[in-house]
Amino acid sequence: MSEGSTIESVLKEQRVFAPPIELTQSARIGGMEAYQAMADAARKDPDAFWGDAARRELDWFTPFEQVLDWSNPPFARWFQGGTTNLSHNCLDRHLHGETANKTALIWEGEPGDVRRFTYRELHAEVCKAANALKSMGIGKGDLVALYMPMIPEAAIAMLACARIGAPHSVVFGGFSAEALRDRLIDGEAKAVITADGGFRKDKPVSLKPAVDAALAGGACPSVTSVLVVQRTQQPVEMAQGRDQWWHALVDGQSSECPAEPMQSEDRLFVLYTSGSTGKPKGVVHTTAGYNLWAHLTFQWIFDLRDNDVYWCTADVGWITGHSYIVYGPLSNGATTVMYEGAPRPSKPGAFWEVIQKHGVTIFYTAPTAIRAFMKSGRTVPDQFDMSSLRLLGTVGEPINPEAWMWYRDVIGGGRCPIIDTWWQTETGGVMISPLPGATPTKPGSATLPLPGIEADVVDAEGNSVAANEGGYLVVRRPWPGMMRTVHGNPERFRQSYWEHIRPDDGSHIYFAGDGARRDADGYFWVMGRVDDVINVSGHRLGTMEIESALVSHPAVAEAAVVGRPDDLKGEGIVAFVTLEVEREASDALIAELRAHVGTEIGPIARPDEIRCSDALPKTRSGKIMRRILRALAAGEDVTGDTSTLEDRSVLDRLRA
Ligand code: 6R9
Repeated sequence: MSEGSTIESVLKEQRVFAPPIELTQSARIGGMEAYQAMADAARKDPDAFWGDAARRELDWFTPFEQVLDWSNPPFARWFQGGTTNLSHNCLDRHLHGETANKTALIWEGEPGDVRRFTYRELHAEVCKAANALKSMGIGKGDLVALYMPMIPEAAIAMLACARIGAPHSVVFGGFSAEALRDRLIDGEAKAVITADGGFRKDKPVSLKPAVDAALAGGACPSVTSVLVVQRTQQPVEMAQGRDQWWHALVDGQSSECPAEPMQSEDRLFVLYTSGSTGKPKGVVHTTAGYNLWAHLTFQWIFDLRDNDVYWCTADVGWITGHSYIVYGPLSNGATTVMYEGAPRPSKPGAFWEVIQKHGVTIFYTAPTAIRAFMKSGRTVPDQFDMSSLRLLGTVGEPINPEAWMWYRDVIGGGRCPIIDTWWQTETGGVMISPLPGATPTKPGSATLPLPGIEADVVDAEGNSVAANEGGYLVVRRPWPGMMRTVHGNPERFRQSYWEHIRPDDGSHIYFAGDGARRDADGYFWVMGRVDDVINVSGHRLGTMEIESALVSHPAVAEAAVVGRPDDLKGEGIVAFVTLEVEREASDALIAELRAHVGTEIGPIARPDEIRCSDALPKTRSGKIMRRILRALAAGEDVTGDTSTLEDRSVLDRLRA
């Protein structure tokens, strides 16, 4: 599948699947009229729509006075005057009725160990962890970094932080010590919660040594304590006065800890994500708006029922794990499954086994996983009973119609609606997605914006483009789950998201970095990033970050990184590098450079291919012409204007 053929097959796509009639009749939002009515109500009086939702769906310690303050765009303030707590909304409010003894979390470890927590039990564990954090001197406003495997303590720690008003910053466990250090410094983290290690592909993989390396030499002076969960029993070094074991500190704490009343706009968490320039941005989400958005979207897009068993395969290190493993499901009183493992040679059917074993009814995964399964055929999934499934979701990158159909037929037995959800770290929750009981689906389209979301496809001036024309995917109005700022850099927030598209009327339009088109039915077809961000297996990586990692190696003079279409991963990484004089390209050096990027950022950022040359194609003003590199990387002809190239012979040498 090349990019060209995906776009072609998407353009030719004509199939439409109506929601199952039984679902339309029983759904929370049944039929397109119901969807339209909600969307119309939200458009007519957004304050009433969001205000009613916030009062109805969340518990408040103090009611809010104002729904939205948009007097200083793009800095939104939602539900001002109110106080609430996300941990309370996810736990305490479910303890009064039957939900108290309902299973909140089913966790399965890679070796097959299972732990279950009812809402009451999870509440107790979270309170203990919250008290432990307090005993470490962590209080309201102190940032706590989490660098953890996929174990229940990750969710417990997140909820414990939210409970005491300490914003968390979860750093994906696959990131390197260097990447962790950058995030600890930028966020001025006061504590780190980690584990000895986690299991990956049937082997223990260590985490604590990376924390030690990140903190070495006083590199992060703000960090005063480290809490370590014992998971793999790997030997670890514990720094006296700094490091403590989770079991030693948490287990003995009281299982009562009142949830701290938080202002609606108090910082809830920071999550770093790659942008098109420079270092990753700390995306800031705040208490009430994020809570409402994770809650509402989860309820809407999965048409939640009381007896659902819901499973999202993401890692808690990404926004999908935040909103749709932990906060969205628990805020709704749902049963959420968390799995430490992944399909691997010893267990290619790992996912299907989890579905069968726990009776999963709603399954949410990424196109890259679906494409990998599709490649190895239906023999493995056909060995499992997956009749419990009723809805299938996808997120992270555009899904090609072939993979969509395979997911529907082979995994969903042809009966489960496919919920393709478009959103971003910045949006907090899903923005464009079918509603299972309402929206007819088309393979490859995320369909329509959720009620209250004014999404559009526009040109550079913010004018809507005609049906089927390509343009920028934007959102025209604020929504509760929107990011509030870039941590420590409000100007970067403005520049990154609000200044690319400047309508004449001076209104503020959020630009997401994606290109899209809308068909005659108003359906959105997301085409992927239009900036210098590559999406590798659903993980966002900035080309600049990988370039900086490469040039930090003594052999590299200059580097340019581009994406190229990849059958499985969506995009692969190709790096063009020029070497310092007296350095010779060799297989050994290329292997060393790949490893170097792994150390600087993490294994996911390692280039698939590194090409050494004596120069890069540049304009007269010295800008690298990435368009040319992208074509070369994809093995395509370099078309279009090359007259701005400073030195045309570079192109011939690169081709050769
Ligand atoms: C949730 C998440 C965001 C970027 C986004 C876009 C791509 C996500 C998609 C999709 C097409 C979908 N993306 N979902 N593209 N269809 N259903 O993935 O957040 O890691 O911040 O990535 O992912 O390019 O801009 P994040």
